[in-house]
Amino acid sequence: MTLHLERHGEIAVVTLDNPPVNALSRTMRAALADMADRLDGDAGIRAVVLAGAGRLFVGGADIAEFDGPPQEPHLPDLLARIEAARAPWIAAVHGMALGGGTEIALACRYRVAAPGSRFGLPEVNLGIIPGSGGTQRLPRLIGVEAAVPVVAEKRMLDATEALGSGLVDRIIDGPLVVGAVDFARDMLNHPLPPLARDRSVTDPGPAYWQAAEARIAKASKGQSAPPLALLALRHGVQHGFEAGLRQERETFLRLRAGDEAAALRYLFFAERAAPRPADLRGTPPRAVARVGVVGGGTMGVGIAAALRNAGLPVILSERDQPGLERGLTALRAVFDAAAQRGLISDEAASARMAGVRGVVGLEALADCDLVIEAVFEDLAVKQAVFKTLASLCGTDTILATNTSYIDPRQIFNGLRGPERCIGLHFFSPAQVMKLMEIIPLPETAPAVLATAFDLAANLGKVPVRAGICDGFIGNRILKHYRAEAEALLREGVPHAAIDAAMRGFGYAMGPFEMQDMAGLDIAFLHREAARLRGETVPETAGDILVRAGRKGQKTGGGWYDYPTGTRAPQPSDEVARLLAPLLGPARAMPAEQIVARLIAAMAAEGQRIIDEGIASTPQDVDLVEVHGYGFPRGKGGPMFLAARKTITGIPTRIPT
Ligand code: T1G
Repeated sequence: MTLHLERHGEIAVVTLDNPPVNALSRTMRAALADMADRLDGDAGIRAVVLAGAGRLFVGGADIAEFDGPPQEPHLPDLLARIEAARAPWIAAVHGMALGGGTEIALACRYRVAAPGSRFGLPEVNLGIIPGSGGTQRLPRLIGVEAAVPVVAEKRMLDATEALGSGLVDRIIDGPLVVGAVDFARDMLNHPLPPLARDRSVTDPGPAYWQAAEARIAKASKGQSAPPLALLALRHGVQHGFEAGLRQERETFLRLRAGDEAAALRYLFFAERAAPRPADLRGTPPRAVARVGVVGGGTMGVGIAAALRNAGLPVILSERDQPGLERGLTALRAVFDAAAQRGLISDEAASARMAGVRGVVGLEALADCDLVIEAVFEDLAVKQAVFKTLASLCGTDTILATNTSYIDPRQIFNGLRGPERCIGLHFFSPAQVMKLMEIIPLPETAPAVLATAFDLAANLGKVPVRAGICDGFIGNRILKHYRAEAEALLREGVPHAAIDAAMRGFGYAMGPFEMQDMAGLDIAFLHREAARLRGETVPETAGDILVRAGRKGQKTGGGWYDYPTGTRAPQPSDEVARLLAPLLGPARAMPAEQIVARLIAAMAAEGQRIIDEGIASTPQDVDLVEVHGYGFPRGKGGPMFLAARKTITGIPTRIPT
């Protein structure tokens, strides 16, 4: 970590050099404060250019510091110091200026930027709001209506937009620092513009604030920071810069110390560690240019879409022409839907489809670098597919199964080149869900495992390595989550109360509503298969419902009734009648107790999974739950909550 100083005549160039993102750590802040004093005392200096070394200007405050108390020099004080400097400071931005990076640029007298650079205040992703003047200086530079989307809605501004809005004074084509020094020299011949803090700001009026509040409340989906960022910005518009700065700082410090921000910081670092397991760091992944997908059903189509979205050409194989046509039609529908939602252009949708070659049979996959199987979840069917593939493909073709619960050792049993076999468990819809469970066999080569992690990163997925057991990590925990929900049911707690409690906790839907959406028959068939194998599997409420034809939304009723055409769950008298003999008398249970019971069950199974070596860390278990099973991000995950003991009722020591 260093701060470089160069003199270009009467212009000083100060370069932040704190890899990997020039985070404004305590030492960087102290060095900048000292530099400001030093340059103020140097009469030969008439302007200061502030630049960043490496690939970007500044990635923000040092998030790692947030788990401890704020340390001096505090960033707001440093920014006020820069504003008050005798010689004006000019921010020279390249790559990205995020959070404190944008805020330090706002505190400068001028801002110049390289083409392609981007500005943002993404603090709300971390459960906080900008804490160093971003909510106050930005609207005074670019106006309230341009600033609110940046401050409270994660909107980024590219260099052109920043220039147009008044955030940037000049775009520098060519060497940035040279151009910034030239700009500084020009600037010295003109009167200085007022500092952002000294500029007036127009209140857009009550209708604007009302619409912004409604929009942001809806988009924030229960996360507390976005509405508070808007409030801080508005307070400063209506009560002045200093009052706004006080509200911003108070809100920032309160959120920073809270559980939600701690959870989001925890996930921020866990998500960045996930693609780079320590034991694979020295193992180069193989190049993957040609990918085959076997199976044009829901999973195969989703996987093919995910590959195309990442720019990889795909050969989609089905066993017959009708199946292939269905698959290609479904895949085209995925891209067309993305275009209709404005996520991609029509041209991009066509280009993605053009990168798919549909074939009948497996012969065309012979030269693939990787083949991902996504056929019917049946061992014999999968074994037959891989037996053929092993006869067609060389042993350097990686063979991957998308199985969600079958033991991959059985699927690949007896194949030549077991070292190139692996499980890649995608989650439906595979082009949307970020989680990828990576399940190596004992024989899987490290390079093949490294390739799987590299593929996940290229697909924008969150990879988690899972050991082999029934359900790997996520489905195994889901089984215990559901079992605990059923236990509560048997204790007389109505399933509607359990669902309501989990929705109140932050899930999009509770465990019973989720079963209705996914279908009760899947778990029922697993239980029946286990019973056929001679295992003792007690009768469950789900069995009773499925046997009565109540498989969920797809049959118009499961745990709830779904009147024709609606997907809104309605209480069902038939369910009450069917389950009365099984369930005890109804009893009330406080929602927080319901939540604690279910989270404790997940955390207990998560701890067993870690103890057995199926998952490597608590972070991995939480990434699975957040990115594969809808665990609310702002809560961090079951292991996070168990460690922090923020939910009453979770045993202090999770039983192993
Ligand atoms: N603080 C500490 N470490 C950071 C960091 C940060 N702000 N940003 C990135 N890292 C680490 C990251 O953990 C990883 O570490 C490495 O850098 C590369 O990250 C005062 C309060 C900048 C777009 O929210 O969005 O300013 O795993 O893999 O894909 O009001 O990092 O290598 O050990 O993501 O090239 C606001 C967060 C902070 C931006 C680069 N800023 N960072 O992406 O690399 S709060 C942010 C990012 C704040 C002010 C408030 C991205 C990136 P390791 P990476 P990348």
